[in-house]
Amino acid sequence: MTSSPVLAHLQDIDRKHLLHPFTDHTAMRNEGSAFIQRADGVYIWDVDGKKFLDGMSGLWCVNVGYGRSELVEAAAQQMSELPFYNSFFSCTTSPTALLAQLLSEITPTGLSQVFFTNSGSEATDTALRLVLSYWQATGQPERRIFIGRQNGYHGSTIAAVGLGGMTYMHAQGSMAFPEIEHVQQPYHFGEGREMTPDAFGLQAARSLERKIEEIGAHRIAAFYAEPLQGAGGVIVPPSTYWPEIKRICAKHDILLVADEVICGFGRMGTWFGSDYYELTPDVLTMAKGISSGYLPIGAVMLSDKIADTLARHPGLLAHGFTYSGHPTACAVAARNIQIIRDEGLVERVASDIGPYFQASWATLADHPLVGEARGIGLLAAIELVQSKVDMTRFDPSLMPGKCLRQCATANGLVVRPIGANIVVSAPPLTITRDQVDELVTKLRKSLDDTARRLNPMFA
Ligand code: PXG
Repeated sequence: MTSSPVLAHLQDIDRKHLLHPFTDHTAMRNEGSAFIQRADGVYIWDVDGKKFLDGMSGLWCVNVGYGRSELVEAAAQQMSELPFYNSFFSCTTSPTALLAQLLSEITPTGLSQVFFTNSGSEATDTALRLVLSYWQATGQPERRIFIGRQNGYHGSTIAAVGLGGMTYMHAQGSMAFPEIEHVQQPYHFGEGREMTPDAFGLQAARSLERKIEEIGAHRIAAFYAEPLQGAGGVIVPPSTYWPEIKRICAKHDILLVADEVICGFGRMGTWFGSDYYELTPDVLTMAKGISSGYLPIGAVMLSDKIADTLARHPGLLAHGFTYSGHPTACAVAARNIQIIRDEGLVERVASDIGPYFQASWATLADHPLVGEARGIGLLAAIELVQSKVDMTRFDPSLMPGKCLRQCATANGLVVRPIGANIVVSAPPLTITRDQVDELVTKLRKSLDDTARRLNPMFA
């Protein structure tokens, strides 16, 4: 497709000056980057005025949808009164303290103290540092090993990359944080189809128990996991998985850190993924939906046991970022949470739009290219296959996921390919039934277009 003169000019500047996150720059410089100009509700428009249904809520974050004047006003009001002050050295601001209180109300029981960050990655690094400090303060400094999961994602800072299980990121030489081990992810379609989901869920969970026994519980700082892996491909764990993990953590006295950066703030029809799976994490990290992406902010919630131990420990809690508890970001996050509450968006995902979305999404399973359609709430994935008879994959060089994304973009829909074969969607919590129909209809058409491009048999 040729670009308009305005877009071509912007793309030229972009090519010369901007390094993009998670981007193949050779391909992008050839194809030109996409410039998004404005947004409203669940729709975004590019600089040429082309409209897209944003099936990804930006990057899994615009939970309350675009164009919320309440959030603009909250930011403007806070910025005119006090744009910035810090929370270092015993200072803070009222929006910071009020957001902390609000978070303690909505997070699972037992978590009532918070440390603010600017992103999910910083929340991960903060959780690692605070857990290590906690073990030092309790006289168990040998508890230094974190157990993450293969194909887990916890962010892009050095420690977060190591903790995550994205091998292509490790291959970039970023495994600088050495005390990390990984155990099996509960990815039934990809790794356990020869077993029942329940048997596979137990097997995946027990890889944690084996690892604990191998290392020794007395050396383990925490088990670190997303309740439901988002960036790994919306991996829905079998129903046996979390109960078994809970049993294992309780038996061996292992701290659980729940990374709620994607699952949090209503996406699964509960405030947090931990509520969905009835987890009582010792530490909980969040970002994205906390402010619906309107301003950057993340947070780490700590159990009272951990927070009180850290607070009582003599000397400085020597950790923090200039913008930890940024008043404007906190004011916007608090207003965002109030919108989620006032509009009953969590309940809406649980009992109305979530089930409707999942039922529509499940209809994609009859498409010849779809090996599985899965999801919970407003999180969903499809697995692309060349043949449904034996679930054979396409040759990865054909990049079926990328091809589907391109077809979807041409059809006015944003979805996200993950790896070669998975395509995911996570629309705003405010999406209507008509808009869900539009999303699924456009995706089905894009699947037909992809089938024709990849497999002449379907032409
Ligand atoms: N934990 C989880 C579970 C995440 O999904 C982070 C931590 C890091 O958050 P920050 O704010 O530092 O990016 C994430 C981020 C994608 C995608 O399309 C996913 C994320 C970020 C960017 C793209 O899969 N997840």
